[in-house]
Amino acid sequence: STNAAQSVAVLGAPFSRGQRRRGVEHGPKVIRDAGLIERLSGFDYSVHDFGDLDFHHFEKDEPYMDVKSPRNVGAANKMLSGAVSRAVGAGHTLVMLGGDHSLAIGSVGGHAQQSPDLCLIWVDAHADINTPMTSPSGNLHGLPVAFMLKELQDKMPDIPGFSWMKPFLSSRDLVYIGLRDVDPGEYHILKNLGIQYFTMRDIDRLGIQRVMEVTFDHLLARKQRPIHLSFDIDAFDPSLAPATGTPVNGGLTYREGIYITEEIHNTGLLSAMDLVEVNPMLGASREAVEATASLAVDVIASSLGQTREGAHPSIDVNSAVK
Ligand code: HAR
Ligand code: MN
Ligand code: MN
Ligand code: MN
Repeated sequence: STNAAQSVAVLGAPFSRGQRRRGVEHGPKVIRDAGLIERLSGFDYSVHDFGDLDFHHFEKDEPYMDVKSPRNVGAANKMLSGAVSRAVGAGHTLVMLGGDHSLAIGSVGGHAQQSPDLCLIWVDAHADINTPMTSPSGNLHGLPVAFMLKELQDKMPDIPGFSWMKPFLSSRDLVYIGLRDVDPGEYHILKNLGIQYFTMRDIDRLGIQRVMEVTFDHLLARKQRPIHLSFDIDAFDPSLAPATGTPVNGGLTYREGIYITEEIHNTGLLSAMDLVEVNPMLGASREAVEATASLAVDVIASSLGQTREGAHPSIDVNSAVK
């Protein structure tokens, strides 16, 4: 289809300076090599591969407080934000391939420029809501949500590289799924702001079906609006997604992860998504890397409508079933 409402844009963001393990900048390449574009081409809409962004590198980039590489992360996100805003504005459903999770600042931010009423589903082992004061590592991939939230504005100092952006999201418009490694300062923020979150324990107790029902009740009951899905591959159990920088035991099963994305697709409201933190330099073997990348492709395909029950192409059903 050439209908803009039924087109998907894939954008690579080969960037790793939001954390300290090199290799995650190769995420877009291994996810493409695992067959992403071919898989999406089997669907009922047009696929546009926008290629990879070409980030400028700033040699001189002193830490701010403990926060590492602020100017590089800020500038990369400014560029990404513009690209995402243009793609969404042109009517594409945007798929951003990371790169590390600091990229969500630009991805969700660019999406919000076009869709100010969007809501955010963050699937991750981690809450990524540290501020410079609470961060135990100084790695910016642990802070992206804090940049977005209006309620945290007074906790966020003027970090070099970020003067271009303003917080754009309310804490009630965010739901986390998959949490199991939350820092003390982050826990305080989650509780203090009353953010809706589902830890792995919550998934154990409620089941993933109930978790998704409550997620959509929380985000969509008052009104239907665009969804941004930010999917960190480390949400999955490390046995399924070993090639990632900060694996945490006890993660999502394959079926839980795919159920999440199937349900998001079924809302009809997915408008942009991120798939981040695939690091091909961290798998123990080539097989481990390929399994992680292939899982990433499954997550994206499922978010965009691949079903386990099968589907028929929209071409003439009557001639296919005689
Ligand atoms: N919470 C820790 C920190 O702030 C670890 C952050 C995690 N890594 C990620 N993000 N992959 O989800 O440093
Ligand atoms: Mn993350
Ligand atoms: Mn994570
Ligand atoms: Mn569909």
